[in-house]
Amino acid sequence: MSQLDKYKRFTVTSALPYANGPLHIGHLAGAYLPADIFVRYLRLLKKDVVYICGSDEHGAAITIKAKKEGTTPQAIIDKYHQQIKQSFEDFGMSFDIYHRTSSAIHHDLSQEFFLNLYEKGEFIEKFSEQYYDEDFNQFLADRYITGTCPVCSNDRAYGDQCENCGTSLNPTDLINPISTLSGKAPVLKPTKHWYLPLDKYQPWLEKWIDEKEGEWKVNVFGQCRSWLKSGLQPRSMTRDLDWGIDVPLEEAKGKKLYVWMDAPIGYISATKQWAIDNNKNWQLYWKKQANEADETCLLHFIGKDNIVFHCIIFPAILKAHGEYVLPQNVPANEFLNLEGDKLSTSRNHAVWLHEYLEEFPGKQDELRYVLTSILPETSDSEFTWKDYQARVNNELVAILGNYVNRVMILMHKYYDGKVNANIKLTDAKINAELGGYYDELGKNLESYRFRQAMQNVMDMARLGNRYLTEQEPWKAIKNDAEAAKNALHNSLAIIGHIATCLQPFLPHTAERIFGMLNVEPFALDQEVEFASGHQLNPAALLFEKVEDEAIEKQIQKLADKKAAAVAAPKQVAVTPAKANVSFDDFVKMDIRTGTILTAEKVAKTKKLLKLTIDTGIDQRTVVSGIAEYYEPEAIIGKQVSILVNLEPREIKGIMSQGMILMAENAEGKLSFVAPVDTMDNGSVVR
Ligand code: B3M
Ligand code: ZN
Repeated sequence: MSQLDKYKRFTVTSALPYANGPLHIGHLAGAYLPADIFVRYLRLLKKDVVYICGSDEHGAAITIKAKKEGTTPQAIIDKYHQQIKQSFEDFGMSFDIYHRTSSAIHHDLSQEFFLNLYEKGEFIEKFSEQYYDEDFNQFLADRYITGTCPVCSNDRAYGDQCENCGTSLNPTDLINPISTLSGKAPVLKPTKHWYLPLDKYQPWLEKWIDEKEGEWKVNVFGQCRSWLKSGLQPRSMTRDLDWGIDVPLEEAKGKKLYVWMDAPIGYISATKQWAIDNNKNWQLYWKKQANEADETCLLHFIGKDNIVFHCIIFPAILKAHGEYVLPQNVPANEFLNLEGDKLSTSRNHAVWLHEYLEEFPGKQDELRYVLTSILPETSDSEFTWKDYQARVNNELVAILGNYVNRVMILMHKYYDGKVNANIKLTDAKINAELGGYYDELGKNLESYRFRQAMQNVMDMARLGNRYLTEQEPWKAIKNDAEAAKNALHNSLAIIGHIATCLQPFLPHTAERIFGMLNVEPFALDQEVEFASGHQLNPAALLFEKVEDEAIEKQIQKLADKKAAAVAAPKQVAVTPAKANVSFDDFVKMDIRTGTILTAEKVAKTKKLLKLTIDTGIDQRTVVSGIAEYYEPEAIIGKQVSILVNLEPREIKGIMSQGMILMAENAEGKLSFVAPVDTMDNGSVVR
């Protein structure tokens, strides 16, 4: 009896990818391929299972991307949700629904969850200081505050970043902050947030997780234990943000739910939507049942960076709510590397799924096979194109494809593709060996050892090849027709078993084999048999060899991307040229050489120095945002260039009269722009 028979039904989830960029093979190897294999296996066992996924469309991941692309969060999620959904579909992921967290049903359910916990008094309320617009009566998200950048003096810097110099800022770093809502200076006010007291749940979590020892993967269990060991702190479930789900409280106007509060609820809201679409009862797949034996088995497939959210925070939320089941298991994978280097979206070091599907049309199963063979199940693993080629050529083509092809060709050659006897496997030795592989396969799949499980199926093909070589039906056909027939029919049955077991792993290939066999796919508990007189379809090759050329092209492509990524920051970071100015405009600026006479830090600032400059015209005070690059003592006596006719401005209570010219590189490093030879103070720069 399988371990899985304990459960009435299964709710399986794959992490909801952020809709802020395309999918790559690292995603697939982490949270998607293993879950898809597992779910297909459950379906083969005729289990009641719902497989849930969707786009995670809230959080900083989205707003940051929108900013980077110079567009709105809505445009970002619409673009990438569509793209991700399509790639998953083209790859053959078998979600029952691919939903999105921007949907109304999800917003409603997340708010309902929050209110449920709120009304039970589960949250603790705490204050911190945040800018507030008194005219609009609301706290300001970082982007709603502008002011003067303390580094480059750009007067349109945002509360989180200066787009002129790229420096990342806190709202309180800005000089003369202004609310973009009212155009007035905001005030600092304590802001209230709602915290889930994880510390309160610590004893319960410890007990619950301790019970998982031996059942959960060691990497997952170990991480949970170390989180618990370091002691859990209350975590804020609300944020002062302008993108996300509104906190459903009158006094929380302008606040949003923390993305890690809403995203896992996305699994539930997606199930709700699926239930509506398919006339099912979603509560059976999520809620505790009167009789424990009727409960669903909840499984979360994720990557290792999501462990704490799925094993600690979400369970605490579910527990606080009270009506929901807890995850039975969270089989998280480690990371996949690529060609000796970390996969990286920002450096474009990745094999993108949509590109693979375009460049290797119809080769989904080749990628599924290679990734399944190298899944980072217990430690990080590595994808290389050479390994991809070797596995496809030496395993898929040479072992599996070759076996199926040889048998099919001979069946057609000797018997016109007709099965002449009511066949079943007669060879007891082979039967026993196959039975062993089935057992292994089941055990491995049920312990989330997909790499080994994949090899169990390949071992069936190895067995088939060996059997065929031993029996030599091409010789027997000349003197022992019965022996030849027996050997080939047994071989055909082995193919039936391979195709059956292949379904969770290589669904497209299994389908093609069943097509050649001209039968409906066999279920796992079904006899593999063909009626006498059954007509097979023509043999077709299952796999093609991957040529060196194709691989070299991919390796080159990665190298090109790498080179471009190295070159790119410089190109991207160079501030675009400004519009032309007339010579008259230029000469309006009175730039002189001067010498720094005194320098001291401006109290309570990190970046500002107060300088006295001898401009040749006079001695004057200038406040400059260079404290991170120059020690005050080190610059006394240095010659600089100074714009002397800049309108004086008050900075942190000091009248600044002029601006020191600085050169600034992509990383924000600053350097004085000074005459190369010592010049008299007051010399004109032009
Ligand atoms: N979107 C994080 C990630 O992609 C997040 C997963 C949510 S699962 C509820 O790593
Ligand atoms: Zn700046």
